[in-house]
Amino acid sequence: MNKLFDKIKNNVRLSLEDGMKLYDSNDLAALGQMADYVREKKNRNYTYFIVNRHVNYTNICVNRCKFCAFSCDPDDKNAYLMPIKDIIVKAGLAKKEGASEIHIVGGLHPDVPFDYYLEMMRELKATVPGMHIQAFTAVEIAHFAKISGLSVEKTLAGLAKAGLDSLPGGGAEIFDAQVRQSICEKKISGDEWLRIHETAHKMGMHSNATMLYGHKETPEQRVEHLLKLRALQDETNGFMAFIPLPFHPANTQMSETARTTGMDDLKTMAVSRIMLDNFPHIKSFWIMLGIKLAQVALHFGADDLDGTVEEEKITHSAGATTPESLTKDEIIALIKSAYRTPVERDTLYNKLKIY
Ligand code: V47
Ligand code: SF4
Repeated sequence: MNKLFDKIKNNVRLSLEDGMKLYDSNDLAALGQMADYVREKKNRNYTYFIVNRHVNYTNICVNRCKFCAFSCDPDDKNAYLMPIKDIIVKAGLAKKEGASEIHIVGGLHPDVPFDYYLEMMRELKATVPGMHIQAFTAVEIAHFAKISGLSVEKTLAGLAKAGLDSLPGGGAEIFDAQVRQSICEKKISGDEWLRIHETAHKMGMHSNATMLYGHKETPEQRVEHLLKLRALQDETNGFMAFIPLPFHPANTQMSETARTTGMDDLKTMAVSRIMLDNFPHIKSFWIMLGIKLAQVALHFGADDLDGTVEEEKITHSAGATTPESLTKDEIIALIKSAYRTPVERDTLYNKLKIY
């Protein structure tokens, strides 16, 4: 571990083997120290958060990934598709509450035309003009390209013209083809996911990246996932943040899977911070990690607690016991009691207010 820390201090990049050594180590305190060193160098004492609102516009999805408790078929009694006017109402409320971002993701609906999504963007921009729209994972973008018959580039360009500002990091899951096939066989491949983000970055659009862990993947496949993201970031520099997402098995087709442990969650946070040396930010998504562990993760490489969220369906369908929202004051208190300086940011990490 000392040798690896020397490498980090001397700005020598860690390899796949190095990443696996980090995962193999049970010296959690040493891992935390290394990740905290990287975090401190990049982000000083700042811990970021955003006032935002999540909107999951439909739970109907043709993919039906095995790990997803949120999605359903069109004839399911819980199936819904939000009319655009309801999304506008939610965005208006969010604005009143001081939100700077609306985060919109949903399932792959079999019948809704591309125009619905364009209209959603246009209406949002017209009614809440200052609000940053972070919407549609690469998986949704690929679906829109398919239903519209447009290239990925033209699909993104159409959405950007209508008002889309940036892409969230969902849908990455695990890039390894075999694991991907076994947990989400209908989903676009890892390479396609990367290509869509590459296209967005080259058009000047920023995005985030995620990794779903704690299902069937090995530590090696996790590190490989991180290295693929690192390689793309070298090329485009378009990623803002990485968010490790611990798998929540309840109500999924993989409900027999054991939940991730606190040790694994903190290790994964630290290894992510250390390996992704070209990512400016690592998010500790409190909705999925739980509030207390998300706070501790601020000492394992994370510099961002994400946001107020307001309404979250994906993790809560899969048994999350966290609340669906935190107030700004609660987030500030969490950050301060972790001995960090809370910074309210916008989506692009411009500092709006330092507390
Ligand atoms: O793509 C689905 C994951 C993602 C489960 O970009 C699950 O800032 C755990 O990507 N257990 C959507 N995870 C959420 C997401 C996200 C969240 C917060 C911030 C950002 C960002 C992105 O949730 C999906 C999938 O990978 N997911 N089901 C589950 N049972
Ligand atoms: Fe659909 Fe996304 Fe759920 Fe997969 S994870 S079933 S693509 S909503």
